[in-house]
Amino acid sequence: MPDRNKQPRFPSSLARLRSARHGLFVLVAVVFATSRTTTQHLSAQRPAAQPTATQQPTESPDANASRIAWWREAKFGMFVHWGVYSVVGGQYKGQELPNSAEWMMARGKIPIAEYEQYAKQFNPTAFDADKFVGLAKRAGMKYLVITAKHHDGFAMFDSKATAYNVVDFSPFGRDIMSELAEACQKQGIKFGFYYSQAQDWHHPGGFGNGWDKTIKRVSSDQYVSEKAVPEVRQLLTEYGPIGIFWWDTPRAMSEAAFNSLHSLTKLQPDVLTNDRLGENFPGDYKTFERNIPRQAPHGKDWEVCMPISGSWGYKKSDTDFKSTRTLIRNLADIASKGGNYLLNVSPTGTGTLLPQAVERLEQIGQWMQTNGESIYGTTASLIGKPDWGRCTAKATGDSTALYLHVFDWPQDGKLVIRGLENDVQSASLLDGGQILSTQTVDDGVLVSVPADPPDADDSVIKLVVSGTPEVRSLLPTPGKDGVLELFADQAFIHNNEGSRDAGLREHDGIPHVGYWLDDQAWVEWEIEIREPGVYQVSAVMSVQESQTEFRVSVNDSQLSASVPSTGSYGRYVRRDLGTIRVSQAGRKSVRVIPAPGSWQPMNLRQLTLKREGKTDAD
Ligand code: FHN
Repeated sequence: MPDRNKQPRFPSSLARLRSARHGLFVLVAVVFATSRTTTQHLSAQRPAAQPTATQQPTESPDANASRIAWWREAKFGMFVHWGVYSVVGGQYKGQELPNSAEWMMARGKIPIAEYEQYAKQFNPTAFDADKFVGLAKRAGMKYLVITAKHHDGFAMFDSKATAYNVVDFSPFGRDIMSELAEACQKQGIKFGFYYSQAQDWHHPGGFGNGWDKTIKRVSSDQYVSEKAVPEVRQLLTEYGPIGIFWWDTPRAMSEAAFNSLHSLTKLQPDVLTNDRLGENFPGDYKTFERNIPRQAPHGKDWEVCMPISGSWGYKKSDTDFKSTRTLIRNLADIASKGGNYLLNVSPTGTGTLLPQAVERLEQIGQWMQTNGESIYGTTASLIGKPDWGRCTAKATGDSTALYLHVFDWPQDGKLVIRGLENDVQSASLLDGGQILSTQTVDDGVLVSVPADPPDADDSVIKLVVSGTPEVRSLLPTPGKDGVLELFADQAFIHNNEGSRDAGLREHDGIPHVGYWLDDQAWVEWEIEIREPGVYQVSAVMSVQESQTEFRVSVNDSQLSASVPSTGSYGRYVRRDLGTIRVSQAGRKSVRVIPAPGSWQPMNLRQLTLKREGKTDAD
């Protein structure tokens, strides 16, 4: 019998809790306490003691909605990683250090006294806050979040808590945060601070610096009370209205430290925070880093932060700039799932961006000028991930504008929105306004499009439909690329009635089939296969015990999978499971069935089928 206490379990009501800033931890505690009285075995599954927010009145959903309204409208922001490391662009003693440049002090195990010498050279004389913010604005970005202090501990503002700051310690002698705050206000861009609240490699109580043995360590509480708290207070009181306070790397903080930082956000009642102040801290929205989630978290606001190239901070050797096409499509992809895109740029030691970054931002701006309507203020649409691209939506009175972001322009002039059942009021190209004809077809709605796309990266069609979009649920089927992703919340879970427990749970707002203790429980999706062939099967899953065994079948064909532990139930990994031949087209049943005797509980987020022989270019 598997040990029930080892499987994390989250009451489904938790998923519905919005990220009310004040008092959410109180709510969480109540939810868990309630579930504990009815199901005693859950006691060990409560999250380990976490810093809790000070007990303040719970913010009403309306208040939260009005605070976050501008951010939901904005969709697109600039993230800036800038600091002492930019002076040498991630090179130490002429040598390339691995990873992102802002980590150079740690990667090179650079002693504090030596790293301070780079701070002494920090003199970005070409920096012009108005020009910098102007570029963000031209790119269509509505807010800007910059590293006020990163892990290296150097304050990019005139810190009153330490002389280790840009005004007192560097030849530059100007308060960069104050210049940017002013420029943002002037140009109507919301301004936000990134602040590394726990990790600080310069202060002897900060988390992270284990290499400089000359430091006489003090407690992390001392670091928080004499540096982080006064700096955060200063940032929230001396720089005008702050839209976002962006915490990072919550490590090794006491509850008192957490509370003292958390309570400071009251200084600006309208400020939004991300979810990285403490572990399990929800903030106003969730941050994903570098990668776009395949599926949006349920009932939560969220963003993806991502560097425009490889490194967050300026790195000389980093030429890995994402193409404008990728960046525009990322923006559309994220918006189509309801998220925001926080795109990072990396000023150099002189205070300007590399031409590659400037060029991309200008090009995105041009696209936004024509197509911004399909991004700003939009929400996720029910039309998930059609073959041709993505879809964002905007409700307007008794109709809804669906913005069809067409990445793959149909060669035959026919674009089909599968499953769409609403009456169409109008269809037009955002670029140029050409009116397009539409017709209802068996599969959904067909839009007739001209031979050439107006935009090679993302051409947007505005389709106005009556009422709220209704999308008939068609059986999921592999896309043009041969890939079919099956998610936990689309699965039917069998044999979980009564005392049996397998069900839909969430980690990080992403659903999985979890608490799958019973080897008699199994899951199923109904799908349609149009192209027979051999399909590679993989799963995004987590297993805590040494290994688990199960079968995956598509009707009569099946494979046996044996998957080793991923480390913990919270650690999700994509595992290749093998291949399955599907010899005939048609409706199929895909099943995941435990192997009795060799089964260990696993959490299953996603099963993917990919037809062999298909390439991404197909
Ligand atoms: O360690 C940092 C990293 O340098 C960078 O600031 C990113 C941005 O999201 N955050 C941390 C890692 O999660």
